[in-house]
Amino acid sequence: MKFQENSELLQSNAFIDSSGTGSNSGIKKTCSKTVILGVAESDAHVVANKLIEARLEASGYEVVNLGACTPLSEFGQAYENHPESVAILIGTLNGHALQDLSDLLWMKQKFAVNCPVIVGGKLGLSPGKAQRVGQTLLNRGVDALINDIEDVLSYIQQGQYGLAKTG
Ligand code: B12
Repeated sequence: MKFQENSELLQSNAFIDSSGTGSNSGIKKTCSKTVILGVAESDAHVVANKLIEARLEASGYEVVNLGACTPLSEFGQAYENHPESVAILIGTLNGHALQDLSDLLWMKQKFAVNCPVIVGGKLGLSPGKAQRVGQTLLNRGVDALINDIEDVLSYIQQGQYGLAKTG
C-alpha cells in the first residue's frame, strides 16, 4: 500500500537532509522489527494511525501502537519497555505539533531514547507554515519529518537516519 503524497506537507527528504546535528548523535542501528507508533497528546485523529499500523505489520514489524492522544512520556515509557525499537513514529494532524512535542528533548533524555523519532502528519495548512513548524521540530529533537509510510520503511530499513545524523 502506498499512501498518497500530501502536497500541503513536507518534502520529507529535504527535512531528512537538513537534520545533521544536535541531539541525535549516537543513534544505533539494530536488527529488531519493533516500532513504537502513536498520535500526539492533544490529537484525536486516528485514521492514518490505523493505516500505518497495518502497513508496518504487513512488512513484518511488531507495532506497539499507543493510539491517539498519547503524551510524550508514554512514548518514552513504551521505549523503556521495548528498548529494541528501531523507531518511534508520532503522528500530528490537528495543528498543535509544536505544543504537543515541545518536551521531546526532555523525553529522549529521560528515557535514554536511542532510536530515531519520526514525525508525520499535517504540520500546517500552508507549505510555509509546515516548513517553519518542521524546522522548529527538527531543532527540538525530531530526527526526521516523513509523511509517506513507504519513505518511513526505507528510512528504517536502509538506516538512513545514520546518514542523516552524520550529514
Ligand atoms: C476526520 C477529521 C477529523 C475527525 C477525526 C476523527 C478521528 N477520530 O480520526 C474529527 C472530527 C474528530 C476532527 C477533529 C478536529 N480536527 Co480534523 N480533520 C479530519 C479530516 C477531515 C480527515 C483526516 C483523516 O482521517 N484523513 C485520512 C488520513 C488517512 O489521512 P491524513 O490524516 O491526512 O494522514 C496522511 C498523512 O498526513 C500521513 N500521516 C498522518 N499521520 C502520520 C503519522 C506518521 C508517523 C507518518 C509517517 C505519516 C502520517 O499519512 C496519511 C496518508 O497519507 C482532516 C482534513 C483532511 N481532509 O485531511 C481534518 C483536519 C486534519 N482537522 C483539522 C482540525 C483543525 C481539527 C480540529 C482542531 C477542529 C476543531 N476546531 O475542533 C479537531 C481536533 C481534534 C483533536 N483533539 O485532535 C485540520 C488540521 C489543520 C492543521 N493541521 O493545521 C484539518 C486538516 C482540516 C482543515 N483543513 O482544517 N477532525
